[in-house]
Amino acid sequence: MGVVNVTPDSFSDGGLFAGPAQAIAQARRLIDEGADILDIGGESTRPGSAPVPFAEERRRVLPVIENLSACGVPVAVDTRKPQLMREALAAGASMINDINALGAAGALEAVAASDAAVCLMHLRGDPRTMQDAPTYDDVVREVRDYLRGRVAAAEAAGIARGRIVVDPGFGFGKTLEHNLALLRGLHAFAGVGGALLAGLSRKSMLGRLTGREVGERVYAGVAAALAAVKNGAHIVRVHDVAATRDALTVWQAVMGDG
Ligand code: HH2
Repeated sequence: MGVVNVTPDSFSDGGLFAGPAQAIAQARRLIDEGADILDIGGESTRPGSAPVPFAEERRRVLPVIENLSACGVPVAVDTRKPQLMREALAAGASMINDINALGAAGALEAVAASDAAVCLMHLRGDPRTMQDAPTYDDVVREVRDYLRGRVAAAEAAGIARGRIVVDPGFGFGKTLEHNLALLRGLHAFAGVGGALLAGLSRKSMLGRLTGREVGERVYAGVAAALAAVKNGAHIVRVHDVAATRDALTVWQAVMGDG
């Protein structure tokens, strides 16, 4: 899954693709580099970020999604807002990626009314405060229980399990130790949803481990993506598609699906 943030302030690529033309060009570049899915976002949810009003988020992402609707790969919209979910699906998106796991009023219904896929992610707290000393007794168990609950809610709303992807939410209300425990324990999430997604690309945990700034975390991100795939991830959400694709090609040639 290749990430395009149509935002001025994303931690990873903020401002680079803030206009529709740049975002569309970047999305097409990621397809050329081997992305199987695109993730288009119009709201940064980096630690400390403030919510973006609906009209502004809509203005950022809808023209990009419309343009990409016939691009040949599925397009996901990264949003927490039910109204934008509906409009993005009508504009051609075929997946909803929600860091809030369809927790907003009307979000379950918005997805249930479509045949789109959905990614349910775990987030402790909200982006503004989530990194204020998060604590868990057993992070793998607690995150898994939360995701099981959200999958049950989605199924009860009429969203079949085969449409549901789950994601432990690396960096969302987690310390470095929590993130490493989740990555080591990723196998525990097998079968919670229809598929498992991991998003580690360029994140601060990689900076903590390597001492590298955000623009210099490609190698670290590739290692993290391989670790995630080895431990059961079916989808890796990345900014550096070419590097990740090459690494996965070699990895899978050697390891097969195991
Ligand atoms: N991470 C980010 C945003 N959305 N969605 C899922 N499912 N999983 C993730 O790990 C995830 C996500 C944060 O990364 P990015 O989009 O690059 O940054 P920002 O939130 O600053 O736009």
